[in-house]
Amino acid sequence: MSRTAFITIAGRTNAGKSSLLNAIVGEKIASVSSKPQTTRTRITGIRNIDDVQLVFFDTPGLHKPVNKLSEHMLDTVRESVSDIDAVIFMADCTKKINESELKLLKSLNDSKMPVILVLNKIDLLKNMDEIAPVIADFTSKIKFHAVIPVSIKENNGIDIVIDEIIKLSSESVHYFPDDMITDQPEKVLAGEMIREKLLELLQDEVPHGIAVGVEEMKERDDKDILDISAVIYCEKESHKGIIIGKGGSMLKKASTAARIELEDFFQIKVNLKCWVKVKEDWRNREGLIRSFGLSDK
Ligand SMILES: Nc1nc2c(ncn2[C@@H]2O[C@H](COP(=O)(O)OP(=O)(O)OP(=O)(O)O)[C@@H](O)[C@H]2O)c(=O)[nH]1
Ligand SMILES: [Mg+2]
Repeated sequence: MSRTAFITIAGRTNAGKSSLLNAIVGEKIASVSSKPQTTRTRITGIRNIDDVQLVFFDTPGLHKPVNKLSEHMLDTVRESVSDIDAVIFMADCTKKINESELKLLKSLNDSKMPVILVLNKIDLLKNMDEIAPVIADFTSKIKFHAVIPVSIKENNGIDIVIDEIIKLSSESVHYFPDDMITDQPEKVLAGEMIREKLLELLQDEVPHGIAVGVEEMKERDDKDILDISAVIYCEKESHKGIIIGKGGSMLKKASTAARIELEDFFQIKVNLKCWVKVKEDWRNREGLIRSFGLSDK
């Protein structure tokens, strides 16, 4: 009989949740950046090990809501921690527990669901002795099913996380085909790769106000080339200028980096064309949030 486990990865923004999902799945399906609030929706990642299918949900990071988009992102986290087998609560071991982490931990404790504390970024500790007080702090708040210090960057401890999750699987049919690694449509994956490059290259509020819509994605009939055209939406005319850059330099830098990653992912030569458009204050406009696929309400 086959086995399945559904696991949500939740925790503060920038802790390394999407990095963990990518490491487990073995492909880059979720955008990762050094900026907070990189992940905006729930992203499913699937890993099959022998007869066990592990289904992971990566979620937006916990933060103080600043606009309607933030509120949708935090709703996604709340909705993703019910009807599952376990939660991986991911924390950054170099940071003190904050209010939003504490709030989620308490609600998880009330739900009686197994919570695995994954303390990431141990590579940043000068001495491994520094981990003991961090563990003590977390375990004084709620009872965890397991506590696992890891470094996703150095591929340290990920196998222990997987072993722990396998133990929580139960007999069931597999819900996804065995060769499927994510439920994200190809257009969404491509758009996210473009947004990730802009997140890394731009500063302050500009990258956070960006949404990317892939309008066309088509392989040519006569050549092995994938044509992709994408629209980069931003919130202000001044942001548009920054995204394009002097003589188009910024847009060129971002689209070249995105193209290289797209070619690597889809294993085909890519011809990428990007346009920049302004949608004033879209992160506070429900209709636009929905049209960008960032809310289904
Ligand atoms: N030093 C170090 N950095 C890490 C490690 N894991 C992830 N990072 C970095 O931490 C940053 C945030 O990683 P993400 O995976 O985007 O974090 P996240 O929790 O998904 O963030 P949000 O989507 O914003 O909630 C990136 O710059 C990663 O490269 C680690 O083990 N060690
Ligand atoms: Mg993320």
